[in-house]
Amino acid sequence: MISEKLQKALNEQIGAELWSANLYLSMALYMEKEGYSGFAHWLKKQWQEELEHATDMATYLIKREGTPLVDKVDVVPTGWGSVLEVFEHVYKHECHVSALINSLVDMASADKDKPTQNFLWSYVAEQVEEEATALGLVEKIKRAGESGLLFIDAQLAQR
Ligand code: OFO
Repeated sequence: MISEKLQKALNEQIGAELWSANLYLSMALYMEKEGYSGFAHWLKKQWQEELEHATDMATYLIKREGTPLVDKVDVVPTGWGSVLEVFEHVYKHECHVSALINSLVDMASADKDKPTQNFLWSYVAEQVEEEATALGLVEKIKRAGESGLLFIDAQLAQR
């Protein structure tokens, strides 16, 4: 059975994943309104992934005889100035989530809870990918002019 302390921390992370989902949905809707349907599509995939992370964590807690919670989620930002601003925010947010996951691993390790450490390693690895992907997009967007942005937009529609 998982400790109360880890259970509480994982429940907080479920809340953080749901907040991330809302953030990406908000960004997707903003991009859609700005006429970038490919960027919007990419962000909607992120939204779905974050919902999966939250539900996978909840399922894990149930397997460890814990009780997952769906708590109140704070309001997310709604306006950005440019495509670059949106994706710089994505990158910054992913770095923040990586720090949250890393501290969960430390907590599971201090608890000598091997199954939870093992469960969290896939998130650690995924964060490395997510940070790299977001940073790659930021770099591409920085080099793109308006026609370059439309090209990236068309590419991201294929995700
Ligand atoms: Fe939940 O995956 Fe990155 O944030």
